[in-house]
Amino acid sequence: MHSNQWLVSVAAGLLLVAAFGSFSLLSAGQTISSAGLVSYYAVQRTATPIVVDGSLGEFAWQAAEQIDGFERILSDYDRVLSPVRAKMLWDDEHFYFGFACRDPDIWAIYANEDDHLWEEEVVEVFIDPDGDGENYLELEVNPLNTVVDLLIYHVRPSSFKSSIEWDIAGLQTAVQVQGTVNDSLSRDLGWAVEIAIPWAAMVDSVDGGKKPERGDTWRLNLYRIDRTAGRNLKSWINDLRGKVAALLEESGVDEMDQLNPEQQEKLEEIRTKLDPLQERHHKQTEYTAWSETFQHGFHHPARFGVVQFVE
Ligand SMILES: [Ca+2]
Ligand SMILES: [Ca+2]
Ligand SMILES: [Ca+2]
Repeated sequence: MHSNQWLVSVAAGLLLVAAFGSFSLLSAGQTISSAGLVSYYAVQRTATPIVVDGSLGEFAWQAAEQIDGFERILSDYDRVLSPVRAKMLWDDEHFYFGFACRDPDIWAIYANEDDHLWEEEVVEVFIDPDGDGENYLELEVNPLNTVVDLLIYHVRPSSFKSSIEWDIAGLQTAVQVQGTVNDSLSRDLGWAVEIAIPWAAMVDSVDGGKKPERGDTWRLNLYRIDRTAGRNLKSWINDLRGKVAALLEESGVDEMDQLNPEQQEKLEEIRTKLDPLQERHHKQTEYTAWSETFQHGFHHPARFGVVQFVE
């Protein structure tokens, strides 16, 4: 290589390092982090405000790069049967997320804020602005536009500390369904979710949390859960869990092993029905992630993707 050419290529490399900070962009859609290759996305700025109505029809959404490749996590790495596409945008006020989920059977039971939506069908956003793996926020939205939001303080082998009482102040979400929620006899096309998170909501997850500057990189991940065993199975599970809770309440004890022999027998009877249903519910599930976390599951911030805020 001619020395001038070499200088040009070194200069280009330095520019790349300068542009991407501590992350070097290896190929479209991936970058290297301390935890190996993770997903990468350049978040484009929208010049016109986004209307959070569940329709991703705005020009800015259409122009934004599309994420197609969610990978299966936690379960067998079979082909993804219910794919999801996602996009992100930003402006002075908000961080925007758009999801489009293909889904032949859309269902949901939980309809109250901060219900445990992860037991059903959801899309999820986990954001760790400073990328230290602690104090990150978790948001989930289901097809009924129910939300659960949490602040995760830390995840360690011996302790998982989070607050579900914590809420994203000023959060806007909307869902549009192509099909019918909770009608397993009619085949659905899918559901789309539009989310706007105000920058001020990040204040608890990073010291001096604020709007990013152009060129900043943040760590985050996107997930989707699709459960093909459907709503009826989850209703039976909820009923049986209700029976376990009632049994504990009647007996006035806190722990299962404090039950008397007769109560233990009743519990065993419920368990014999409940356990196989729960197993089926889990087995017939697609857990998918934008940045693959493998078998570690959702709370593996070292594997979160890298987003960079661009014009
Ligand atoms: Ca919209
Ligand atoms: Ca579904
Ligand atoms: Ca909450």
